Amino acid sequence: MVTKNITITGAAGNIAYSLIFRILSNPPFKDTDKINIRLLDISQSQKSLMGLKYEIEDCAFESLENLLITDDPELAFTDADYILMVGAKPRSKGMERSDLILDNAEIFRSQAQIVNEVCSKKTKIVIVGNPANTNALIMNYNTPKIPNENITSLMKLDQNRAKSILATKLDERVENIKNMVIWGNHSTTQVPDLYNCVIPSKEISLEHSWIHDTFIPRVQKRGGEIIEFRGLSSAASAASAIYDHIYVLEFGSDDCEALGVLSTGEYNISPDLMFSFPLTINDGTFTVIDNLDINDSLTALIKQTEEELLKEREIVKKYLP
Ligand code: NAX
Repeated sequence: MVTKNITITGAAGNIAYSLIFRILSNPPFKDTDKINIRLLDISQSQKSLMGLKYEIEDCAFESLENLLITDDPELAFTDADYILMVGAKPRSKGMERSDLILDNAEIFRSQAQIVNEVCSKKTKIVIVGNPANTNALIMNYNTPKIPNENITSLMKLDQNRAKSILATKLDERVENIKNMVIWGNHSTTQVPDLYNCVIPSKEISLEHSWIHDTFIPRVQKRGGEIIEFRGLSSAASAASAIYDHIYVLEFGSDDCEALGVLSTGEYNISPDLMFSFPLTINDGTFTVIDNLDINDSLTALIKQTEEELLKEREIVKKYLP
C-alpha cells in the first residue's frame, strides 16, 4: 500500500478549507492508496484547526490514513511528499506592499530552512501564499537540497480564469481552448496571451481592442473582481487550481500549462526569477516551450511583469543567499 505525506500550510485559512476536502475526496496523486495529511498553521489558529480536524473526521474519507494538526513546521514537513504552501501573512490596512513582501519573505525563508533539513530531494513544493513567485524564489534559494524543478508557484488559477473568460466570450467549451499562455507574475501585471491560444476546430478572430481593453485587464484584475462581489478573496477557485496544478504534475497534460518556474533566460527573461512560462508536462517533469512567437503588442507588457518581479527580488535580496 502506498501512502503519501501531504502537508498544507495556512490550513486554518479560506483556501485550505476548500482544498483539504477536495484532495481527500478524490486524491490527485499517482499510484497512491492513502494519505497522511499534515495541517500547519500558527499557534493562534490551533483551536480552529481542531474544529477542522473534527469536520475532516466526520467525512469518513477512505483515502485518509492519518491526520495531524500542528503549529510546528518541522513536524509538518518531515518526509513530506508534497508541501502546499498556502499560509502567508495578509496585507493589513495601511501596510506598504514592500513590508508585506518582507514579512512573508521572513516566513518563507524560515520554513525553507526547515524543509531543507527534514525533507528529501523528492519533496515537491507548491507555493500559493502571496507574493507567490517571489516567495517561491526565496524557497528555492534556501533549499539547496531540493531540486529547482520541485518548486513551483501557482499560476493555474490565472490560466483557468483566462480560459473561462475566453470560453464565455466565444460561447465555446472550455476544454476546446488550448495553448492559453500566461506570462510572468501572479499579480495584476501578468500577461494572458491570446495570440498563441488555439481552438483546434476554428480560427479565433478577436478585435485588438477586446483583447487589450477587456480580456487582459479582466484576467489581471479577476482577483479584485471576486473580492468586490463576494466580499472575500478567491478561495474555492484557488483550491481548485491547486488541485489542477498537482494533477498535471502527477499525470502530465496534453495542453500547454502555466506554472511559475525558475527562469534560466528563456524568451530573454532575466534568469533567477520564478516566472510563468508556457510549459509541457510529462512524467512529473516540465519543459519550457521555447519557440512561441510573442506578438509585438505583448512585448512591453511582458517586460513590465518581468520588471515587477525584478523589483520584488530586489526587496528580498537579503533572503537570497
Ligand atoms: P487566509 O488569510 O484565509 O489564510 C492564511 C492562513 O495562513 C491563516 O490561517 C494564517 O494563520 C496562516 N499563516 C500565516 N502565517 C503562517 C505561518 N508562518 N505558517 C503557517 N500558517 C500561517 O488566506 P487565504 O484566502 O487562504 O489565502 C492564502 C494565500 O494565498 C494568500 O497569501 C493569498 O494572497 C494567496 N493566493 C494566491 C493565489 C495564487 O494564484 N498564487 C490565488 C489565491 C490567493 O489570493
